[in-house]
Amino acid sequence: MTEISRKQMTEKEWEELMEQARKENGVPRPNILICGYTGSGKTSLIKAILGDIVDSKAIGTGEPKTQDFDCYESDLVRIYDSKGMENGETEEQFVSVAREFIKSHQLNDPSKVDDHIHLVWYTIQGPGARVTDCDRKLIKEIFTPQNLIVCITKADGMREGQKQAMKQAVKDAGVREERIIFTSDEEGGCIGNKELMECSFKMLPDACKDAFAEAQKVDIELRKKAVYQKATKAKGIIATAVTAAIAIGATPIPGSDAPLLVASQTGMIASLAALYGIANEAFKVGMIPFLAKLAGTTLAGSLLKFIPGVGTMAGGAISATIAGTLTGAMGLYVKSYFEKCAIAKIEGKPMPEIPWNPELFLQFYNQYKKEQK
Ligand SMILES: Nc1nc2c(ncn2[C@@H]2O[C@H](COP(=O)(O)OP(=O)(O)OP(=O)(O)O)[C@@H](O)[C@H]2O)c(=O)[nH]1
Ligand SMILES: [Mg+2]
Repeated sequence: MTEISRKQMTEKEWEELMEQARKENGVPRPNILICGYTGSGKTSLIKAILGDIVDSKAIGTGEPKTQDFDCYESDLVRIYDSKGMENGETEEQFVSVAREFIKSHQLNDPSKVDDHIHLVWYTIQGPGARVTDCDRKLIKEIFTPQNLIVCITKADGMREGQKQAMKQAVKDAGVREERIIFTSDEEGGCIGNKELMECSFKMLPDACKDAFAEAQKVDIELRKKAVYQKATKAKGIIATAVTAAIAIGATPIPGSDAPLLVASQTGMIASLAALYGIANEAFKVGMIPFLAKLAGTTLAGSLLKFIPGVGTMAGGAISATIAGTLTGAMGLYVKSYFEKCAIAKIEGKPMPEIPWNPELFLQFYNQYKKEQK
């Protein structure tokens, strides 16, 4: 029997493959601008929402802190934190800086689509502040209503009557009620921050929604939902690899299908890892030993033994259908593992292990066959 053995790839080869897969399958990041007066709590809000990517040194104590535009970014989101309007700066100057920034990020150049600002969080300090003419000007003239949310910050220090008055003033400035949200820098504690996540999620373009949901730390359920919603894209990745495998299996040249089949499966695994945001380190720890075990067995030899009624054709080649179903089953196996990894990460649990379990493989094999009917 011809053995379809999996050449063991080096960590470096995997990293290169994953890098490429991230480019092709990684989710587009949303760009969010946060703008408002100095000291209104912009940087604190970002920290409450994104957690560790903001250094606590970036939060002001008594003097304006953020200079120009700081950019906080991860694989999933990019947030521009603007410096607030300071004493000595005229409102015109402040408005004009904001206008220039928006203009330079709303270029009609499709190749710069990555730089567009998808959403603006405009902050107005809750306790003790007023809605100023400058706030109104920015809200009405600079930012478009479709992508603006007004955050009334430091809500922890506001009385109920004060909240209502402030909300009314922002409504009078032309902002829809559901886009006015009371926020606070209390980590995990403020209901408003969760509302801000939900409202932002709704307003972002579809392509960026998943990345945003995953990036934020406030709404765990939203993050989990984003992981489960990746199943559709995962199916597409698996289907592409299956099509390739069927094409390879359809021209059986004994022995020589093996490297091709393995290459298409390797690409599929890297694409799924990119889709589920599996970092290189996690991949090395969990996946490489699994793949090594798989190489230690052999695809045609050992896997097929577990599948009743399936054998190899003359010369050891496997049929197109079997090549396809094996690839589909492997895709489901790996996808289910990556999904578990992504959920464990959200729940702050250690990464699960991926055992090489032939019975489990058989389950996925049957599941895949059933899904194809
Ligand atoms: N009570 C309370 N204080 C807050 C809250 N958010 C921020 N602060 C405080 O307000 C001050 C200013 O916060 P920053 O986050 O630096 O404000 P900023 O808008 O980024 O200021 P600039 O960078 O100067 O424009 C700090 O002392 C924060 O601790 C909040 O939700 N509640
Ligand atoms: Mg700041």
